Amino acid sequence: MNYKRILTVQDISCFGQCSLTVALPILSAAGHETVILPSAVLSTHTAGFNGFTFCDLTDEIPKITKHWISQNIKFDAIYTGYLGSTTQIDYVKEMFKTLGKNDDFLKVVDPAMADNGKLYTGFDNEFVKEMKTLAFTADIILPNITEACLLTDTEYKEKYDESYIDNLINKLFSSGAKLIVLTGVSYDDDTTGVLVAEKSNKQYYRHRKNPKGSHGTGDIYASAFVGAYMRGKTAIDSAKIAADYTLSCIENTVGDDAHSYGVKFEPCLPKYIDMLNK
Ligand code: PXL
Repeated sequence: MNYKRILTVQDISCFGQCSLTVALPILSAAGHETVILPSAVLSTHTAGFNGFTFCDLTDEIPKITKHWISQNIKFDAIYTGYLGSTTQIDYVKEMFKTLGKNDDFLKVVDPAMADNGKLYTGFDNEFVKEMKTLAFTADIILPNITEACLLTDTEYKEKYDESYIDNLINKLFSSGAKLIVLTGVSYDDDTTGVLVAEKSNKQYYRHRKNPKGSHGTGDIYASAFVGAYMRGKTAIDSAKIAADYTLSCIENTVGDDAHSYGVKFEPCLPKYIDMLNK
């Protein structure tokens, strides 16, 4: 089997089923050695909780990476999610230069900073500006539509058609994107999907849509995609597996109103592993 060493850089939201608390189990379930670098520690994620704590770990990052370099610890892939400051973005750019095992190591950026037309609490335009300088150096980016709009200075629209999405994709390409996995592309009320775009090739995978948005599913999706891609699946197959897995996590949570902060992704891990083994 393809046993890869993946570094994922994102926060630990102690409670809330997002970022590292989903990336680590999902990448491990995919069979990869998963190394974590926490960008911050929060008591909960920032969506829907009041008074959360936030311990910024920016200053730890260069110390940790310096030690890794001294020990010759390198990675087959680096996958970033929620980053806690603009300085952290600069540190990740440095990691992309110094921590790859080979020249062809994979750089994946989920520009986790916004959804539903709005930046997450704590982010501003300065962060967006800095994120552009990271996202366009990556081999793969996984923005949702809001994030793609922010990365390309495009007006966000809740309802759109294919030409709006084509324009977004073209703008991402002309800014330097190589492989784009655009999530949450929905042309009607009942379905949503993911668009996988490489320069010469665009494929759309459409699936059922759950009317209520769920928190943390972008992180689950990105982690499941990276896990599959690093197993040697193609981009479109990885996108489909990640979509089917994320949808099953959402459907596994529907009806439990007390569980609105995240989705019950753990019981669906066997299904994810089955899809990877096919
Ligand atoms: O799921 C993205 C995310 C990750 N980490 C933190 C967040 C969010 C979204 O709100 O608040 C801390």
